[in-house]
This record gives sequence, C-alpha cells and structure tokens, in this order.
Amino acid sequence: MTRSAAARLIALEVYSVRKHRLVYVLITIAIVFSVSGCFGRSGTTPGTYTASGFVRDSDGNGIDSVILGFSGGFGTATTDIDGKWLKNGLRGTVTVTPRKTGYVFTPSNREISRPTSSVSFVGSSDAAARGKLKVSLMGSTEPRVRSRVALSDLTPFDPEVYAPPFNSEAKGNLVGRYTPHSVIGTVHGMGVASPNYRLPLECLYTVAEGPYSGVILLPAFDFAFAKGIMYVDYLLEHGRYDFTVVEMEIWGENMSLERTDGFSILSEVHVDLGDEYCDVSFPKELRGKSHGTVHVFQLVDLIPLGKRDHIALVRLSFDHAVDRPYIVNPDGSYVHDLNPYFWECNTRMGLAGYVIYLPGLDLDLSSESAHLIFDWDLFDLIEVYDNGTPDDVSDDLITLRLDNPFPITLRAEPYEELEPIIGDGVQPPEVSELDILFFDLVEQQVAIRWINPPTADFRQVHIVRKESVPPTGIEDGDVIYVGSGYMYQDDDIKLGKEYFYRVIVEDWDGLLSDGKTISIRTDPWEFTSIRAHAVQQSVSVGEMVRLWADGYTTPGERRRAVCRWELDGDVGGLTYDWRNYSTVLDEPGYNCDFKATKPGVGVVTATWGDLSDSVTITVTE
Ligand SMILES: [Ca+2]
Ligand SMILES: [Ca+2]
Repeated sequence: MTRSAAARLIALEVYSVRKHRLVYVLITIAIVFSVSGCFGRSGTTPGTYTASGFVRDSDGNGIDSVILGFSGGFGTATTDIDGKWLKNGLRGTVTVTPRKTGYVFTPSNREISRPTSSVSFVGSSDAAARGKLKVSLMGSTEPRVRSRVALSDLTPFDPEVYAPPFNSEAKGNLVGRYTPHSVIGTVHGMGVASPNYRLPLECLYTVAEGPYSGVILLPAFDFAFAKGIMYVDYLLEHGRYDFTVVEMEIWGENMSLERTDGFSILSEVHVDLGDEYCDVSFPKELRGKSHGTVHVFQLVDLIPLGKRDHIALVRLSFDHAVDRPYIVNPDGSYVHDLNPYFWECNTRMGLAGYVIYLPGLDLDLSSESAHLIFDWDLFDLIEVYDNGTPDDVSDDLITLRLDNPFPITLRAEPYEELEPIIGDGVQPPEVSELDILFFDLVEQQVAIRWINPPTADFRQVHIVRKESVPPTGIEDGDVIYVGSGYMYQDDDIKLGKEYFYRVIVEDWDGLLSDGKTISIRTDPWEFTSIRAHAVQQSVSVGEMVRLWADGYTTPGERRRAVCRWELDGDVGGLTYDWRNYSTVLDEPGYNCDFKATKPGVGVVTATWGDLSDSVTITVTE
C-alpha cells in the first residue's frame, strides 16, 4: 500500500470513528432498506417464509411491545425487550405495519415477499413526528436568477488562498467560460447539526460485518441530474428541525478502493470545450474518458486550491453563523484537530481535504414538510485562462470559477411527490458506472450500484435477474427492483452461483432502454490464512484500540474476515458497542475495540473457522 493510500484509509477511519454514534443511527435506518436472507431454516412449511427485524428508537435502543400487523390474515408479532420480532409461516407479498400507542414509525409500513431478517423500523414516541422530508442534489445548467438565499453582503473567496498561478496575474486573461453537462461525484456523507445533536442525512448503504458495523457502500450521483435522492423523514423525529448546520462531503477524485471494501469512488466533470481545444490534451484530464470535444476532469484537478496530492475530500458546511464563504485548510493538507462547528463542543476530527463554509442557511422546516435542495450552479462553472500566451491554446489553464469555485446553495421548497414529466419521445439512455460486488460477511449479499442517465424524462430503472445466463430483456428473468434509486442489495441469493443482472431504464414516455448487464459469482469466501491487526499495540490505561481481521484467499486476495474475538489477560475488555465489555465477544465481527483498564500484557485472538491469529497488547499506567 502506498503512503498516500494509507493516509486515505486512515482519514476514512478517523471520520468513521468521529461519526460512530451517527453510523449507529444510520445502520438502524439504512437497514430498513436492506433485505437479508435467513432462508432454509428447519421447521418451516414448504412455500412459506420467515421474516424478522427490529424496532428501535433513533438512539438504537430497542422498543418493546410494538405490535406488528401482517396483511393477508397472517396475524401479528410483538417485539421483545430488545425490539426484536420474528414471524414464521408468511406466504406471498405481505405488508408489515408496526403500531404502539403514542408512537410513530418510520417507515409506516414495509412490503415483503421473501425470507428476510432485517425488516426494521425506527420508532418515535414524539407524536408530533409527521410529514416527509426529502433531499435532492440538483445542478442547473441554464442561466438563471442565482439563489433564493440572501447573498447580498457576501465577500467572495479571497484569491490569495488559491494555488499558483490562480492567485496572481500569471494565469493570464479569462478566455472562456463553459458549462459542464455532467458532474459525477461520490457523496461521502451528509448531515445536520446543532449544538445539541448531529444526525446523518444518509444516502449510504451498509453490509453488516458485525453486530454494530458494516461495510459502507457509497453512492454516486450526477449532480446535474440527481433529484429526489433520499427521504430523511426520520429527521422529523423529536422535532429536529432546529439544526443550524447542514453539511455535505463529496470526493474529488476517482479512487479504486479494494473491491471487497466497497464500490470505487468517482469524480468526473464532463465539459465540452468546443473545436478550439479539440486537439489539446490538458495535463490533468482523464484521457481515457475524454472524447471528441468533451474533456473529462476529476473535480480536484479543477479546484484552484493547493495540495492536490492529499485526500480530495471536500467538506461543504452550510452554516447559519457564516456570513461569507470561506475555506478552512485551503492547502488541503491533513488537519488533525479540526472543530467543524462554531459553537463550543467536544467534537474533534481529522480530515484531509478542503473545508468550505457557505453562508445562507435559513431554513424553516417547522411549519410544513420540506424538500431540501443542494443547488449547484453549473452554469459557466468552468473557466479557461490563457496562461499569458493568447496565441497558444495548448497551455491554457482550466479551473472552477475563480469568483466562487463552489456556487452551491441550500434551500427548502414545499414537499411534493414526484410528478410525471412530459416525455421527449426518445428512447432513454442507459445507466452508467454500473458496478457489482459480492459479500460473504455476516450474511451473503450482492450489491449493485449505478448512476441514472442524464435525461430529463428519466423515470425509473428495472433490474431483471437470471441465474447462469444473461437476461435478454425485461420479460426474461425475475424483476427484483423497480425504482428511481441508485443502489440495490440482493440477499435472496444462493452460494456458488453466477447471477446476471440487466438494468433497464424507463422514461416518462414509457419507453425502455435495451439495458446493461453485469454479473457476479457468489462463491463463498474461503481463507487460507487470517491476520489480526490492532491500530496500536501499546496503550495506557483508559485508552481504546481498534482491532480488525483480514482473511486471505488462495489467490492471495485480502478480504474482511468476520471472526470470533477473545482476550486473554486481565488488562481490559473487548466491545462492539462501547457500552458492554467482556473477554469473549458472543457474536462474530470484522472489527472490535479493546479498552485498557489495568496495566499488563493481553493477547487478543481472532478466530475464523480453524484459522486464528493473535495480537499482543501492552498496557501501561
Ligand atoms: Ca495560452
Ligand atoms: Ca424519453
């Protein structure tokens, strides 16, 4: 692993630790969308299936005595003290509806049609929790009135913070402005915060790798066309509309994370620069992606700031307390102890990348349900400077607008359900960036990610699945998904098979694309060795250490190994949830934490099947 790759992973880790509690909430919520298999249980009647799940509050605590009603005469189930419920003998498509006096549930019901162990709900005892909240990213490529957010008294970005030559006259004259037609980016996370809480606006999916953790699958969007990307109704629990910060983190460069760890990270700005630059190959453009007069750049290569070689994570904070846009850490270097908020708090984080504060958060969501829109003004976003040589276009400089590299505003609009759009009569284009992964972790699952096509009359996609051979069309195989989403987790799978998925786009004319097909084998992960790791092996009493275990396959590929964890030595305890500590964890997981309580030497052992590996940890006063 190169040093910079290691730095990237560390930054992700730091960030995920900081968000630990939020991730926990996220898993509670995200799991609502995941359907995982526990088929093949003994004692079930042929043709019937078993479903189970949890009902928890937004802090992750189980809610007991919730009655779950099942449509079709299948009766009810009731949650236990941990919020868990289970129902045998279901058949066909059944709607599950939770109820408990004084509680409101998100979602209010769910439809199931196959074995699943994660039909979960988030409950709130705040009866005022009503309404819907939706978040979208929208890019406008048309000239228009800038924003409904008051921008009158803003000070533009100070060009002195830009990297050379953009901080001086050396860049030459502005010779062109262009509007990108596609801005593809991976969203690392979004959230809202106030001095009293932080909550994620989660569009992420996870694959469980232990009781409280999961592999995070990051979505990617085309910011020019992404609409209605997520529903964040759970924010309305406890009347949490009084946040003063909305934040979003996006990746600025393409990054191929190891396949078993999740989908690759994407960042591509597609812009047609016309005939003048047809034969010019800019030093930082993605040559394999550029075509004709269209040039493709990673976002970070268009940002006129410094330290390109560091992590290209761009953190945008829309903050009520900010009266002008400004950049923290404009050189993009690693910040070890950033307090991301203006109020006094204990929140500390490490981050490599840019932190950009944008003003104008003035949202009132308390009176009615709302639609939060991250509105990216793409019109003339790209500027070209002649580099002081007006007669030579080959050395011209390309950058985001220097007056404001991030013309993004956040606004709230009345909530509306998706309305039909007038079709253009043309067959829709295909999805792009179609990708697939197989996971053999706590459960077995195939995950598929795609970007919906950049067409105004896009309606939804259909995913058709078939074993062993590719589906030839929408009628050939099982339709496993219909919707306008961007990711699908398929856990109704068998091991040792090859599955083909055809993703077909439907537009508002009712026209279908031919479809794109992708396939994967579901062979179980067999390890020939495992290796346990600790972030550090020498700690003081009171400190925590993260441990994890990797498994290696015969071809030598590294994958996450879901192991049993055991501590030998009276020096502390192991935990998944930072609340309960023990010497043996009763469920397997990919990672756990060790807390040191006494000086001495302890040995932590991870076991996977017949394989095991140990880490020695020395605890000092
Ligand atoms: Ca020039
Ligand atoms: Ca059409």
